[in-house]
Amino acid sequence: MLIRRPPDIKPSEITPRGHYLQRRQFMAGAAALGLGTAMATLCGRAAQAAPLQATKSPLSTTDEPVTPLKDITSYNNYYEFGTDKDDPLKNAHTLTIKPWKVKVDGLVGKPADYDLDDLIKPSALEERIYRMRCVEGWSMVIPWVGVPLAGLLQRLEPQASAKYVAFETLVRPAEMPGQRGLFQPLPWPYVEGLRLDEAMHPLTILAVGLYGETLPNQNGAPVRLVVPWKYGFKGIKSIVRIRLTDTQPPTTWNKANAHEYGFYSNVNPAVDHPRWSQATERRIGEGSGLFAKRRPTLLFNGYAEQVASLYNGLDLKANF
Ligand SMILES: Nc1nc2c(c(=O)[nH]1)N[C@H]1C(S)=C(S)[C@@H](COP(=O)(O)O)O[C@H]1N2
Ligand SMILES: [Mo]
Repeated sequence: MLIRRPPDIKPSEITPRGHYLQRRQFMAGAAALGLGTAMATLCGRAAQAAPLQATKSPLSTTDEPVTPLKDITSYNNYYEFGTDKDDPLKNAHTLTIKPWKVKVDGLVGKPADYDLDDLIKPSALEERIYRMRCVEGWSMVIPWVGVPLAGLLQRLEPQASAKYVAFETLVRPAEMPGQRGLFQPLPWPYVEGLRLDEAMHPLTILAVGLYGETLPNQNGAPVRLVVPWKYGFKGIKSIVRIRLTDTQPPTTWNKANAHEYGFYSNVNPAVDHPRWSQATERRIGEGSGLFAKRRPTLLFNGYAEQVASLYNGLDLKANF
């Protein structure tokens, strides 16, 4: 993965959480007046952004300020749209996300090509504020809207032999500039995987929104994975296939560089990336350059109490 300097962020550009709530009311008012598209564009969101109703989850982190919307939507990794942090914002808005099918296959009782609307019920949506940590050394706190993956998998009826869940991103070169041309930074489709017990853990969600609205395309619309105790690259975007398997599925960054990226990818300050330390991180939105303060990275990104038991007896240095 590339490491780049963050864009300079002026304090005046940082949106505190209070403004986020005001903004939601403002957007809701604008939507009621039929001004949705124009206002969404002015506010820096894709034209199709729509408000979502979600109950607040007690599994949210509570003590840390939420990262400004502007940063969450303009500092992205989504190589299908380019490798610079602002490429997804520039390029992803043209992706067609309706209709959206997700193929479910492998070791399940109910394989099918599902419409996304049939897989994720609006009444089940929760807001989950999670700390997120990228392997590159930066972090954010993001108010996701989504559903626990466990409930969805249960409805698909995993067979007794299923041990892993494999995920796949869309391949559509006509709409994804990173998938055409001479330099293609990764093999496509982008793929990821979890052990079934990790996928069923209550913290694991499929997200369809953030900041109370549908996901911006650059964040993985219409549906992406969020696993807060793992490095960000496990959070595969724009999912078109979910497959249950009895063997460990391949993952994109492991295929690209097995020496640097393993299957587990648990956030772990004690296991350095071969080219840099993972002991500290920079919180996006808290200042950059000379003023960047670094905070210690926590084991399992601070979710050890909830997830450490999944890895009892596993050597976390060998299984990085
Ligand atoms: N399909 C796809 N999913 C992806 C990526 C990608 O390049 N393609 N990048 C990953 C990486 S490295 C990170 S850090 C997160 C970033 O998610 P965000 O942009 O919503 O913060 O998305 C992950 N999911
Ligand atoms: Mo990342």
